[in-house]
Amino acid sequence: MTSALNLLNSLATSSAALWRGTMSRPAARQPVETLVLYDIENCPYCRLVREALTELEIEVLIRPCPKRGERFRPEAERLGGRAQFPFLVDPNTERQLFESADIIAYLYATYADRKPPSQLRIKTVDTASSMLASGLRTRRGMFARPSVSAEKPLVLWGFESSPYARLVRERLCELELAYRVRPIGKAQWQDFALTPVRNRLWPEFEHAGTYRRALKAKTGQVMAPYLEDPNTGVALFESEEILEYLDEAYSRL
Ligand SMILES: N[C@@H](CCC(=O)N[C@@H](CS)C(=O)NCC(=O)O)C(=O)O
Repeated sequence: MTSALNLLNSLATSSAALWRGTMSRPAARQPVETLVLYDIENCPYCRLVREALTELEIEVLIRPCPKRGERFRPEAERLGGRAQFPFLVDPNTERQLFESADIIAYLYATYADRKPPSQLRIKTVDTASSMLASGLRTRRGMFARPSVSAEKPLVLWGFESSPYARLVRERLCELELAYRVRPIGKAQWQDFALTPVRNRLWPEFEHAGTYRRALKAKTGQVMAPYLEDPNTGVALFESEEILEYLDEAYSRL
C-alpha cells in the first residue's frame, strides 16, 4: 500500500515537473571522460540539470551529497569551495560549475549543436515546476541515512522523469552510493508502449538511442530502472526489488 502511494506520488512529481527529462535528442558530441555531478536527488536545481542530461543523452557519474551526508560532501566542498548543489565537474575541459542555468547552458554549448532552453524559461517555469515537484517528494532523496560504502560506482539505466527510476535514485542518494546514469530517454513513439506490449508487438524493434540499444543488447528488453552493481555482480529490473537489494546490501539502519 505504502509503495503504491509512493509510486502515485512519484507519478504526480513527474507531472509537476511537466515530464521534462523524458525525451532524448542526443548531443552532437559525447564527453570522452565521464562528467561528474555532485547532486541531491530532491533538490529542484539538481533535477533541472539531470533533465538536461537525459535530454542530451549524456552519461554522468553522480556523487550524491544529501544533507547530513559525509561521503562526497567534503570532496565537493574542497573542489568547489562551498557546499552548493548542483556542482558539475567536467574532466574534459577542467571546468567546474555551480548554478543550474549556467550548467545547462554549458552542457548545450559544449556538447550539443543546438540552442539551450532560454535562461528565462529555466529560471521561471522550469525552476517553479521543479520546486513543486520537490515539494511533493518532501524529505525523500534529501537526507543521508547510515550506510556502508561501495568500492565501485553502481550503474543505473533510466531517464529522469521515470517514476520508478526516481525511487531508486532517492535511495542511492540517501545511502550516498555513487552511480553512473546511462540515459534511456524516449526518442520514438514506440518507446511510449509498455515494455511487455512492445516486446510482443515488435520483438525486433530497433531503438534509436545509443543506451536503449545497448540495454536491449545486454538484457533483451528496454525498461527503467535497471541497476547493475559491479561490486557484487547483481543486476536487476523492478524498482521494488532494487530497493530491497540496496537496503540489504548497503543500509546500516
Ligand atoms: N541558484 C542555484 C541554487 C542551488 C541551491 O540552492 N542548492 C541547494 C540545494 S536545493 C544547496 O546547495 N543547498 C546547500 C546544502 O544542501 O547544503 C542553482 O540554480 O543551482
